[in-house]
Parts: sequence; structure tokens; C-alpha cells
Amino acid sequence: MRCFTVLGPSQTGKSTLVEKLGALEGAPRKSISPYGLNLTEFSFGNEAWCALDAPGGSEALVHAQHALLASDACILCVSPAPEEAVLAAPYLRVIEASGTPCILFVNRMDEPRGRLRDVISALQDYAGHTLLLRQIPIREGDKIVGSCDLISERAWRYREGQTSALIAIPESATEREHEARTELLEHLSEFDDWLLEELIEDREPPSDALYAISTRVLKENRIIPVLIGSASHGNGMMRLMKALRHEAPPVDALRERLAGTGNIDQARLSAVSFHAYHRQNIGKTVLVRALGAGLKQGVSLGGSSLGAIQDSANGKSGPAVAPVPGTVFATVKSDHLPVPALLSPEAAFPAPDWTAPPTPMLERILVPGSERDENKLSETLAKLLEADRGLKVAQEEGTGSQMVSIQGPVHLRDLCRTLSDVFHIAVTDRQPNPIYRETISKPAEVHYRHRKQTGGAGQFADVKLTIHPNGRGQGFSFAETVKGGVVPRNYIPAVEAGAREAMDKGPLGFEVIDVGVTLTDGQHHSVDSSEHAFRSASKMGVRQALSEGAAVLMQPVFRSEIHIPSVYSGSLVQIVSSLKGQVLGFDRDETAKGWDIFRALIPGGALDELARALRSATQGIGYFSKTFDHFEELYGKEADAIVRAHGTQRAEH
Ligand SMILES: Nc1nc2c(ncn2[C@@H]2O[C@H](COP(=O)(O)OP(=O)(O)O)[C@@H](O)[C@H]2O)c(=O)[nH]1
Ligand SMILES: [Mg+2]
Repeated sequence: MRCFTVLGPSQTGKSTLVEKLGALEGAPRKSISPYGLNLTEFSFGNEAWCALDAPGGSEALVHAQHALLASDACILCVSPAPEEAVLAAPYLRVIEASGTPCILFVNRMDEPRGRLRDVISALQDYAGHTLLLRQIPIREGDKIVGSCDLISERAWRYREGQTSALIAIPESATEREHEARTELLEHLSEFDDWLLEELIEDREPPSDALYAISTRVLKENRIIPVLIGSASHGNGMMRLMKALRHEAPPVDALRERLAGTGNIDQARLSAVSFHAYHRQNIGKTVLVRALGAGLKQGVSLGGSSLGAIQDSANGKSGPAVAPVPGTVFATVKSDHLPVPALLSPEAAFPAPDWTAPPTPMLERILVPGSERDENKLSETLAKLLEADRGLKVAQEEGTGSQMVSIQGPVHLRDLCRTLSDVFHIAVTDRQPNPIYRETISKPAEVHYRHRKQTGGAGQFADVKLTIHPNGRGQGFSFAETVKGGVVPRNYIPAVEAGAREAMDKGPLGFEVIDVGVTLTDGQHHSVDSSEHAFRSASKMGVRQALSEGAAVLMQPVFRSEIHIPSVYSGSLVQIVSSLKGQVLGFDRDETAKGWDIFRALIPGGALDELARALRSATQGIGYFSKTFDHFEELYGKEADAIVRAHGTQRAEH
């Protein structure tokens, strides 16, 4: 079985394309995977094919990445509008990082929105590989009525719902054809000395030799050939499928490519797991592509025995055909298989780095509908984590609630739907509480006496303490300048412990940071003093001093790396400054053509807004990662509102 992925921006006609390719020679069989990837199996040219239809939208990028793990080649499906080229940038990025041979398909040619060469040159801004036109459109007035193949120099007139008819190259297209063909040959000759020679000698190379060269350069992933058509009208489908049939490399090439990442020895690589989903009563279903021979139910794969093998298209127990190299199959009761992973019989190895999902940009607290749901939730999330690498789970500081980090709103919706439909857990979600701290802005002094007379032994401790602001990031410090043993040595650690305890919550209600405490004087009693008494005295004393030290709210500041196509770079400074952030610098991304990386400091409370602003400014393409950097003072109305809200929340608890 040969396998390819169709990926690209939303609404470019990917699903239509898969449907039409699948129906070229008989009826395709479609999968039932509820979220993410759709799988279609069909036959073409006496071979079994599997097309993986990855949904568009940057939140679903991770599905496309995983699909590429199982694919011999891919089709990047785009619209014929130059201004929409940037939407293809994230896909070009993952395709090139993965090393998967790619055919660019410009779809929707029935409604051209610009010149094809402008579309290609706009897309070229985001591709490290040369995009090489293999066909040109034939126009009649402002309509495209057919295409001309630049290698065979044959022209075809599109016919609705039928295969195209061979025609002579129309007069009006000959000049453009000649120009485009010359360009194609020149590019191909960069990879072929024989062709170069032929061109220099001004000889006409035969088309079968040219097909052979283009097959090789696609297999070697040197260029990205460009084909055109219209999926909904069935135009260009046969040409595209034939290109795949002749030019997509065999499964051995995928095996070599995956082993080439160094994670696993090629000889031991027997399969790759690339997608998983949960079904009610059936459990986890894992999609696997066989890369080696001998797989069947019960054999060892990934370190444990392979569960029941199912037909990947209909999810039912499959016909008893054992998977051969290339077969895509589903398996249940194979819960030990991580997804995605490179699998040898004995162990599972990490998928290559390029499959790493984009950093989740959205954090939400999941609020279970009932107590029963609460117990099930964390266990279920742990299960879902195994099959969804775009998801991260943590506990919210302070409340211990379940916090999920997700790709975006669509991902959140799918997650909640899986929880309710498959696991019957009802959840709502809320924004997490940002993590605040407080400190003091001036020194204070306190004299505190702890004295109690209860029953027999009393408690006595007397301390004089000063507190002062420490430098940012210095944290808590403790010193003592006691003279003459007025506070005996053995009680001083208790004084320090009490002071530390007082840092748990300051007058604003938050943990206190960056404060130094000094014990300057005190008194003790030979019978009634104890560690406990000094600890209490110190804690109460420091609390009192803190309330006199002019408390200041401290907000977390994150260092973030924002990734965007360069066309959007102009808008970023404005976005960051409107969020009271600070741009630290920006560079071209050396690993992805046409992308820039901004480094900026962003206040924690503005991260959600950054995600929103970035989405709307970059059509959903830009993304960022973040790491906590430091706490910094926050004054004024904004701070007051946070303190007030925190106070109400505490009162409610
Ligand atoms: N005009 C035109 N419409 C198309 C073409 N291919 C798909 N469509 C339409 O575009 C819409 C989105 O198609 P779909 O295949 O769902 O896109 P996807 O989001 O990329 O999977 C549907 O209404 C299709 O009928 C095409 O070649 N020309
Ligand atoms: Mg679709």
C-alpha cells in the first residue's frame, strides 16, 4: 500500500481532492476517525492507496505532522490567490522540516484569482525548495479551460466529470508554454548532467527521459513540482494521481528517512504509529503503518504484543490479511503503543523532532460538572495525553484544579467533546488565575512579644525585627545581629522559620518575595521560652511588619518567542507594546524560509490577549512559546483590581 497526505489551509479543497482522487478507479473507502485525521483507501493503477486528509487550521497542524510520518509523499493543496500564499507557510515549514517529497497542487483553478506565476512566486517566499511548474493553464477569455503538460508538451481540455480530452496546444498558449518549459528544463538540469549537456548542445530531450529525471528529483526531495486543477470539477485529478503513482517514492524511502533521524536503527524499524483516538467501549485505536514484514496480532511490537488488527478504513476487525510493508492498519488493545512513535519489535522510539507539536498557546481550567466527573477527569486526561501531543496537563497553582494547555479554541472544543461523548464527563472551562506575588517597597521595624499563660507552663518569646526590600530575584533572606545572648543561639533557627512562614501570605493576600528579615534584639525566659514560642513570635511579628512595609503587587513576566511570517513582522511591535510588553529583538528564522522570530517580555496577564491578537493579526498562523522570566512590580488601577478580585475569590472559598 502506498500512502500520501493531503494538507494545506482550510477550504482549499483538500477533502474534495481526496474524494475525487479516490473515485478515479472505483469506490473509495473512508475512515471513521472522529477527530483530526481522515483516511481514505482506494485503488489506482492496480495498486492499493491510502490518502490521509489532514484538517486545515494551525491548531490542527499537529495532525498533519503526524500524517507525514506515515507518508511516502504529500500534496500541498492551495488556493490560486497570491494574497493567500502566506496561509500555506506553516505547511511548507513542516513539509520541508520532515523531508517528505511534496507536490504542490494549485486547486480551484476554475475560479482563478490572479496569475499562476504570481501565486507560485508568492508561495516561493516560504519554500526552501524551488517550486517548479509542471503544467500551465490554457485560457479562453478569463476562464481556464484546460492545461498543458510541460514535459510531454501535450494539452488537455477539461471536461466536467470526465477525463480531459487531448487537444493541440492552442496558438495563444504556445509562447507561454515555451517559456515555462525552458524554465522547467533549466531547473531540472541543475540536478542532471546529461540534461545539462543536452540543453547546451541545443538538443530536444525526449519526454520519457525528462519524466525519469523529475521522478528522481522528487524522490530525492530536491524540488517541489507544481500541478494545477479543480477538485470539485474533477479537473487535473488524473494527472495528479499519475504523478503520484510514477513519482512518489516507495515505502522503503520512508523507512530510510525515518531511520535517518538517528532515533532508531533502520534494520529494526518495523512500523510507525501516527494517530490515535478513543472510542466508547472500544478504547484506544492506534493507526499504524507497517514498514517491515511479519506483523500480525500477537507478535511483539513496541515492546509488547500487538493487539487485534482492524481495517483502518472501517474500524472493524479486518480481513485476515497480514500487514505487509506499506500497509496502514488500525489496532485496538495495543494501549502500550505510544503515538507517534517509531516501533521496533522490542521497543518504541521517539518520533523525529520535526513532529514536535507547536507549543500550546492557550491555558484553561477544566471545571467538572460533578464530583464523580472530578474523579474521572484527571485519569481520563492522562489517557488522552498519550494520544494528543498538542495537549499538556498541569495543576493550577493555589487551587489544584486541572489545567490544560491546548493549541487553541478549536482544540479545546474537540477535547471537551471527546470528554463528553466518549467518556461522559461534563466540563466547563475558565481562565486560569495568573500567578501573582507581592513584596514591600520600604523597610519596617517591629517589636513583638509572644506571651501565653495556659495551665502549667507558659510561652514567652520577645523579638525585635527589621524587614527590608531585597533586590529582584534575590528571594528571602535572614540575618541576625543579636548581642549578649538575649535570644539564645538555639532559638534563632526557629525565628528564621517563623519569618519564612510569614512569607506565605502578605497583606495583599499573595506569597511574599524578595524580602530580607533581620533579628536585631529580643528577650527570653529561662523556663517559658521555647522554639515554638520564638517561631510564633517571629511569624506574627514579621506579618505585622509586612503590613507596614508598603506592599506592592508583583506580576509574572514571561520571556516569549513569537514566530511569524515576515509579512506580519511590521504589526508585531505594535501588538507587543499595546500589551505593555517589551520587544527584545528579532531575527530571521534560519530554519524556516520567510519566517521571523521575535523575542519579547510579556506580562503574564497579557498572554491570552497575545494569543488572540496574534491569531487575528496573522490569520491564525503566528504562534509563540513562553517561559517564566521574573516578577515585576505592578501599580495603579490594574493592580488594585487584581488585589480586589483576589480578595473576593478568597472570601468565596
Ligand atoms: N470552485 C471550486 N470549489 C472547490 C474546489 N474544490 C473544492 N471546492 C469547494 O470548496 C469547499 C471546501 O472544500 P473542502 O474539500 O471541504 O476543503 P478543505 O477544507 O480543504 O478540506 C467546498 O464547498 C468544495 O465544494 C474547486 O476546485 N473549485
Ligand atoms: Mg477538509
